[in-house]
Amino acid sequence: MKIRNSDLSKFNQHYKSEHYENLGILNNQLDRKKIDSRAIVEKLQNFQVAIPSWALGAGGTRFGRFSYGGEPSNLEEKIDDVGVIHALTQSAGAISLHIPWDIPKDAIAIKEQASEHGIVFDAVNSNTFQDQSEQKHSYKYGSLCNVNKDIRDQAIAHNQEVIDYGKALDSKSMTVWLSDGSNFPGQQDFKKAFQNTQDSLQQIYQHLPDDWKLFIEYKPYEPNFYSTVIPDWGTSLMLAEGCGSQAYTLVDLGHHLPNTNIEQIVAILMMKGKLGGFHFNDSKYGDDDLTCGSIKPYQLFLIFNELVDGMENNESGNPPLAWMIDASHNIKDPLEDLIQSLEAIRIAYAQALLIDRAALLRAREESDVVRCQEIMQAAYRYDVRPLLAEARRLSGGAIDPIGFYRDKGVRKGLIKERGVNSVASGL
Ligand code: RM4
Ligand code: MN
Ligand code: MN
Repeated sequence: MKIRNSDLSKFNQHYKSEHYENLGILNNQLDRKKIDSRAIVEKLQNFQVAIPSWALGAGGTRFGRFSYGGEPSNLEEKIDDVGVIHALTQSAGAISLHIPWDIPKDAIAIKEQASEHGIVFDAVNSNTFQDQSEQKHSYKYGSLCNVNKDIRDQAIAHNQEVIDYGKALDSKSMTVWLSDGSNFPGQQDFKKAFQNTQDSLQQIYQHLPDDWKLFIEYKPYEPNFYSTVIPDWGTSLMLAEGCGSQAYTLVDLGHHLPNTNIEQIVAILMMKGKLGGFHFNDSKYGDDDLTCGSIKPYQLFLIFNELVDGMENNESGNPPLAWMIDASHNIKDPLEDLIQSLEAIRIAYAQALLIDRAALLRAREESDVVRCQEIMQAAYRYDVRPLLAEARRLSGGAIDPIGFYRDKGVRKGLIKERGVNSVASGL
């Protein structure tokens, strides 16, 4: 399914007067504060977030999965779906592939198809948290950390192969998330498991092209419930440093114990030049993979405050971050869900750009705690949605993406094309 430009402009025509009215009100408020709203719109136009290939099908829990029809059943259809999101939002110009769920059969053809949608290939992701049917050894007791060298070698070879797939697509990075750990006390020697993981990652790192980056994710628990080999950012950072300058820590918002101060982690990693990538989602309890901004929008804003600060005062030379949405669930149409996530991410970004940083610096120097809070919350309480809509309109997207999606019956069209029973690969 392809979104036609003529349909988009017709649709936008309809919303234009309301949009300009809202934009005018906000611009007046910002003018009074001497904030250059055009610069913010431009930044929003340039801010692209990758969509993971596994988020385009219905997500599931271990209790069930509810399909919604018209799911993309192959990589080509997944790219078309990202194409729909990108056409409407102009902010999802990249896809992140999970191997082996989405192995490109013909890399050249896939690249061509993606570029027709204006989409590039972001980080490739390896998978040693599941066994594949043709695989010799099982990862039941771990992959890169396994006590058995043959199993570790198999997992290392898989990661190296993922890099090769990525090279063919012009990806420039690989993300490793390990489920390795233990379920019962005594099951695993913590030190040996760490050491094996470090050795394995070093071998993978050696296979990395010079212009690539390796991102190492962490997560405290699940699917292992007693210990995880890379439970936190400190361990991830140690492993990245043990690999070399092309290895970085990746922060996934859902991979923290409740109430962890994620914005502080972000600030320190960026200060050290070691934050490589970011996975967006939201959660109430654990790795819930809920729509970004649906539960804790203020936290997302506070994180963006640190991200913006880290990007603007980049003394350590932290590289540009790889942004990806890492969310998927049971009860929403994934395309609508992803559009909502993109909106929430960009709202938080725009609000963070509105923070009066000079005033905040002064208030901090004077230890004026009340003023600090006032400054932060003043930025957070702007309704910045007209700026997002304007960025979309200028780039050729929809003023109201979900409105367009529903109005044009995109899901119905996809069901007609692909059937009610098509099922996407992934979790
Ligand atoms: C993990 C982690 C990874 C994602 C898998 C599917 O919890 O977030 O980034 O690729 O899930
Ligand atoms: Mn993740
Ligand atoms: Mn996760």
